[in-house]
Amino acid sequence: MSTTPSPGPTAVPVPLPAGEPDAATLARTALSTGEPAAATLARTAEQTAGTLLAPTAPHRLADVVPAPQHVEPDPTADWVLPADAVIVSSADPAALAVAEQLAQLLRPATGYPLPVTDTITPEPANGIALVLDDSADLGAEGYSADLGAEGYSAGLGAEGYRLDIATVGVRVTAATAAGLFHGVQTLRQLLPAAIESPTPVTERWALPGGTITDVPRFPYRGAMLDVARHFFAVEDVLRVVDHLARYKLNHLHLHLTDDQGWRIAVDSWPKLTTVGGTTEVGGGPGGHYTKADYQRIVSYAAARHITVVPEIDLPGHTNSALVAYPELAPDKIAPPPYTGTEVGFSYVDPADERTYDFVADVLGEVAALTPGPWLHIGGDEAFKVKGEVYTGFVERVQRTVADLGKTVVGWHQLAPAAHLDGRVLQWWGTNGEDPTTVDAVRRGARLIVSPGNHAYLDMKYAPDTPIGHDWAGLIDVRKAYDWDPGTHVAGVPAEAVLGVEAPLWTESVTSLADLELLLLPRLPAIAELGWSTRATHDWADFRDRLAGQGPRWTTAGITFHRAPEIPWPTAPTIPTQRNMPQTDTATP
Ligand code: TNX
Repeated sequence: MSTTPSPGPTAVPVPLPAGEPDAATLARTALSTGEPAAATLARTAEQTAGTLLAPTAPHRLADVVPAPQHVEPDPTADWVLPADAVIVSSADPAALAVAEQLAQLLRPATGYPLPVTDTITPEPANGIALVLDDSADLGAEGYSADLGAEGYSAGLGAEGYRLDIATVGVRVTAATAAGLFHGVQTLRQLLPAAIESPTPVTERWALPGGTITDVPRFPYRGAMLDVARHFFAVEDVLRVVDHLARYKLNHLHLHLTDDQGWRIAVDSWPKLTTVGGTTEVGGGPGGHYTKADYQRIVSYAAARHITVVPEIDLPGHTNSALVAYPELAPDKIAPPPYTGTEVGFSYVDPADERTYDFVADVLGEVAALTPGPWLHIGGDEAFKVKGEVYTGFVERVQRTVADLGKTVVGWHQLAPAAHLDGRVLQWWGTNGEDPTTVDAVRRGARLIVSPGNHAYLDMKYAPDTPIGHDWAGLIDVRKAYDWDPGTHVAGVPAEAVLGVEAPLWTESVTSLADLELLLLPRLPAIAELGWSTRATHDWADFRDRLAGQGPRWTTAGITFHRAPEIPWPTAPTIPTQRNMPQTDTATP
């Protein structure tokens, strides 16, 4: 970043006018506030000549997952990233942080220096501008779901962006840093797959010309990782965060506690981790996150505009807590540690006040570590806590969450409990029918939809998938894609749907490679349901766009399932410059 005093937001490139800017307009406005300098004109001429001679960009502007809302290709406006490109950002620190992230994404494969600056003096070489523009936030909420299935949002809202690619450079415009970040993910996907290489490759870094205007459909787009059945190291979680960020997901739900292990340090109840954290499914060593570990995950996610949603599963799924603190058990006797995969047998004693001290202490410490608004209290499969005892327990815990200033989330089993302002239910049923949930929505609850038979990433793809479950059915990529979160639960209107989440339970998952095998390529399918306007929903089109992600994952060293229904490219897809060696990193 330049150390020159900030020239203020007006000195960065001014926003492009609506409509289709031609190259001349961009040349005038993209890189300078004054008259176009001779160098700019010369460069424009050179670029135009280059465009006429060189092969066009390998990707279509619409080759993006999740599908962008509005795409206007301009085949005459392809742009090639030059070795001396500069990344210019609005002076806002959050925008500059996105600019630095973009540079870090592009430097390894290109080998280019890609300096980041918030000034445009001396006049920068042609490059990429990230423009934070408050006036771009014209929409009410900026979510396409607000406008109905066919809606088109004029404003970019809290997360939308506009991407202009022209012969003189690239510009991402957004009202927020989150919008810029999502625009950068799109930009990344439009470059040749070799951009994912961790080491420099020779490539023509061409981008397809035109304009994308894009806003998400739903505000909540998430994935859940169960770190309780098997424990995963911080580094593994950060890598999962990276996968979420690629596909514009904005929430990571961490299932932190279960019968098999307690994974988050709680100072006031230390044995939760020193005793309850030492087990996992299958008898492995388990593990837990210190507060510093957890905060590292939270801030890594926040830097990628992802909010962590911590879950403390109550009153069931608590065997690990009972092993550590038998006073919480209904019979006050410590059960043996549990390393199997059954559910529904354990619970904290709802009749003992000590249990509510425990709940308040744990939730208080977790809330204090968590900047996001949500606290997930589980509530599923507490088969031995029935009727009014169950609803009474849930209502008390809901109030505890509210008193901590957080918004309560729970599995849809919470539905019969009294409504509390803002509460969110996570629906994980398998048949799209649930009158109790519909009634809770009528009383004011909002819904995150995670249908077990479409969104559960721990289900096998096919009978021969080496890991995973099948209790909710097999979920191939088409099954993961072919449903509509806005209409899925009968009787729940789209307005009550906050968004979508793909849970990954880990009874059978023991390594990062296992995680990735189940996540990819289904995570992008769920991400598209959460982000893309329903009007773009089209299996054949999605299948082809998804296929283009394969070479990216291969190049980046990411494991994925080569789902047979996806036409993964088998031949080199990336034209390289004449006289340049063909890179093999770009081919799957
Ligand atoms: C059901 S979904 C569970 C989890 C299991 C999962 C396995 C839900 C709220 N509870 O305890 O891990 O099935 O697919």
